[in-house]
Amino acid sequence: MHDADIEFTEEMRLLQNSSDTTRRFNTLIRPPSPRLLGFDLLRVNSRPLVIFLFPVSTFQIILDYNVPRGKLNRGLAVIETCKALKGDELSEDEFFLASVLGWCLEWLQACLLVLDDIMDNSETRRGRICWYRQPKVGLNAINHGILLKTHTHRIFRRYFKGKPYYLELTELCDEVGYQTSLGQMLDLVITHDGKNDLSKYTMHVYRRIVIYKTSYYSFYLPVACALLLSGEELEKYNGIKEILIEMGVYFQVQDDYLDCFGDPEVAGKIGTDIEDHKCSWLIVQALELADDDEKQLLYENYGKSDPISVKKVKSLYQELDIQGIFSKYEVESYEKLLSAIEAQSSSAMREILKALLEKIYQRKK
Ligand code: DMA
Ligand code: MG
Ligand code: MG
Ligand code: MG
Repeated sequence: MHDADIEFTEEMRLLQNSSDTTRRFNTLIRPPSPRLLGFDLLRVNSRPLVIFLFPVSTFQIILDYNVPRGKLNRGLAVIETCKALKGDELSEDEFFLASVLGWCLEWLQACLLVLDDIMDNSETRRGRICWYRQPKVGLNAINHGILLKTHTHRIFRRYFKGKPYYLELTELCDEVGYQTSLGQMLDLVITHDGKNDLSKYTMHVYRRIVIYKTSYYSFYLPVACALLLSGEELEKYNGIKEILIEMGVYFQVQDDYLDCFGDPEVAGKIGTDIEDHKCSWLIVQALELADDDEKQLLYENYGKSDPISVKKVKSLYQELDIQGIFSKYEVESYEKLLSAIEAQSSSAMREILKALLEKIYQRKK
């Protein structure tokens, strides 16, 4: 079952998580191996040893730096959803396949974060300097991001080819990958527009960005993957998609809040949304509440990287009690989501949606 070319990375073992599923997810299977890449290069090119040793060791470093130390929300959601659908513990084989799929989503996440940090000019990620800021990496990180993503296709072929759900699973992942990239593009295009005219930052625009850049891949994708893996038809579960999308919006609102008011030590990243002139939930709220003078202050200081301008924006957020508005939003979103979940007919889906919601409610990282 556990192929010789699938290894654990040491960092995966070291992840400190207490839940049994997390422990098993971390240790039963580690990201399917870069050695695969080496063997394939060897086979395809029939070139000498040195050809495949180089990418192997480099790829291992890329993996070790970028895949671990996250919350594993997406990977674990695949396993938890499979479990809930089965209504019982998974067999060793089922757990293994769910882990392979779960790790693929973690690799996809690693790809998205590596590229996102370049686009956002970020400094830290998961408590470390961003990968592209490593002196020997720089914009090579773009290709590393692509490698992380394209390798998941290889893993899919290796473990799922021939399964009845193979085609639908690959199409689903391709489509969601596409939606996420569209969302990232929208994020940047709107940022560009907003620099000329802050009033473009409305709640309607905000929702469009975050549904595409965050909701589909963070919430819909893991559950939909698990449904396919469990032999279910996605059409039967149309009702849950909307809930997962809304959960994703709530998750991104939290992310935006933590960008400004979170503890970088806990979140593992230093916020850049004000400096980057992002269409963040906080600026949308502030624009709705600000009077003309306050709007003027935002026009003059939003999107500037000097600390005094950033401080002025943060102080205005505080004066407008954006923190209080966020706290209310959290409770209201939680209650709305919960009642939508309770209305679901499938008890497995109620269970998994509730577990996903509880995991993110009032999160600090
Ligand atoms: C995250 O948006 C979206 C993707 C697809 C990674 P973001 O830039 O706010 O995320 P973060 O705060 O983690 O950089
Ligand atoms: Mg970012
Ligand atoms: Mg971003
Ligand atoms: Mg953010």
